[in-house]
Amino acid sequence: MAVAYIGLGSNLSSKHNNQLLSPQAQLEQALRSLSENPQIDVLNQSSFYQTVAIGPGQQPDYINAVAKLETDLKPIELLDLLQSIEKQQGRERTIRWGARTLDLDILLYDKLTENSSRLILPHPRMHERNFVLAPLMELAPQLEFGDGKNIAELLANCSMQGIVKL
Ligand code: A4P
Ligand code: MG
Repeated sequence: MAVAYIGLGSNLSSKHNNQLLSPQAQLEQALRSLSENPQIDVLNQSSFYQTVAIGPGQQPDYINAVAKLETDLKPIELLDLLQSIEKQQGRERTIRWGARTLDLDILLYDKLTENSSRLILPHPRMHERNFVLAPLMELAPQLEFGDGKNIAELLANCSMQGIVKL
């Protein structure tokens, strides 16, 4: 079994089973879908954070969180599952970093490093993003990265502007 950390984000509502889901409800629905999968145990989840969007144009604020999973899915199988959950919840891929109903990223998968066309591990932008580091710190305060840096150091070097714990 591997331990993986998943970054969850949403800044658009969408209809799911005839119900309009707010960004926070999108994250809750995604966590339910993950925990219903027989190959996944959701071990822990962070608080939700309201965060200013990084990306082009004016976008609504995001709701972000991180979940800790145990799984026997291989990394690429986990990515397939995450993308199918994104799709179920109305994700459309238009512009990079554009507004979205649901974004599920694999932040870490054990201590694996990978650089393939579909999957980069650890997630290449996680080290500089307060909306990833703050919720991850709640779940893994002792986390160390391959380059010798630990999460507390990265978080200390990251501005906490534009992020509010809910
Ligand atoms: N991909 C490669 N590595 C991974 C990984 N570790 N986990 C590939 C997930 N996917 C990975 O992603 C594009 C491709 O990345 C996928 O097809 C997959 O094969 P995408 O979800 O289609 O597009 P994206 O999310 O727009 O692109 P990208 O570059 O992954 O964006 P980021 O870095 O995830 O940023 N602002 C706030 N406040 N909160 C946010 O959550 N998120 C983003 C997206 C931008 N601004 C934000 C937030
Ligand atoms: Mg993504």
